[in-house]
Amino acid sequence: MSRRITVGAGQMGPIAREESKSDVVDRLMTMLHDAHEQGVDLLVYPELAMTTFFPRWFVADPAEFEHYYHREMPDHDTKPLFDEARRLGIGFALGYAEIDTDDQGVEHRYNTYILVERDGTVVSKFRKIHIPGHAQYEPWREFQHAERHYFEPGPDGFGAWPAFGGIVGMAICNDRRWPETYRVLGLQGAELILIGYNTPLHYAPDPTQNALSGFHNHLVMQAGAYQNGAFVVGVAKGGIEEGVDSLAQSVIIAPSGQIIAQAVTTGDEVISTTIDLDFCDTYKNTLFDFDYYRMHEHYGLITERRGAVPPA
Ligand code: ING
Repeated sequence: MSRRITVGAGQMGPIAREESKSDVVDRLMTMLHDAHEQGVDLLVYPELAMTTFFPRWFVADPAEFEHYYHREMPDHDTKPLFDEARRLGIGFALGYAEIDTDDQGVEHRYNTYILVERDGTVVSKFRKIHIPGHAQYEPWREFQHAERHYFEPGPDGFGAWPAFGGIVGMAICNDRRWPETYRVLGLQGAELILIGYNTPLHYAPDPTQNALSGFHNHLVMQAGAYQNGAFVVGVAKGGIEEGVDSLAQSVIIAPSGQIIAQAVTTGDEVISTTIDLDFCDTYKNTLFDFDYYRMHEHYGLITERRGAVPPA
């Protein structure tokens, strides 16, 4: 039995500072229709897909950037996208800036991903854990990366949920650089990990890394996929956005660590491929049989071994 689904990476080119959310939704809708023509079941949009990457500017009062956030999802701006995706039977992941009001009436600002199934039901939300950059204005920088001023870390950790015939996890941008992201999801059985990113090619704290930004981007996602026997979809917002050149090179990666689809532009581009989620077991039941190889008979705690039978 196979569990085949067609996954798409909806890479975006630059979003201008003044571009309206409805103009952005038009672009997302165009990519949704392109994905439909490609037979896509799940389309992954980037981190902060609704707006320009506004943490590149520091404004003391985040309320000045209120218009970049969403208090509901879907809301007036995004409901047309949700409705059309449901009509077409396409699930999607959408990155956006969220304001959430907790039970005590306190507002929290998160860098958020929402996962929506093909019938329009919301599977879950993920709020970015590893918040990079800085919390104060840093005048020495060519441009700011003040995510720690605009976003709190997500309070719920990494989660994997039953969806699209498998177990799906999410991570956002800097999360992908930390091995625990993939292992925490892998220990929950994640078979497909969705990751959006906005990554400037210039890394101000150490520009010697600039030339390796593309290598490091694929390195961490390929390693995470392989070491946890999962597919990874990495989706960029790339190109020169408000003067900042950002990495594109969106990819779809197999549990073997191989890149099986890659974007070739720095603009809006939908790449897709059909994957079989059963292929994850090729690694999860052998080399990365966590229950067996992260324990030893010596401790008398081994109960079963998933990959004990010789290959067919
Ligand atoms: N962006 C970056 C990322 O981790 C960064 C932060 C920028 C790291 C440049 C290295 C170089 O890809 C986000 N949004 O996390």
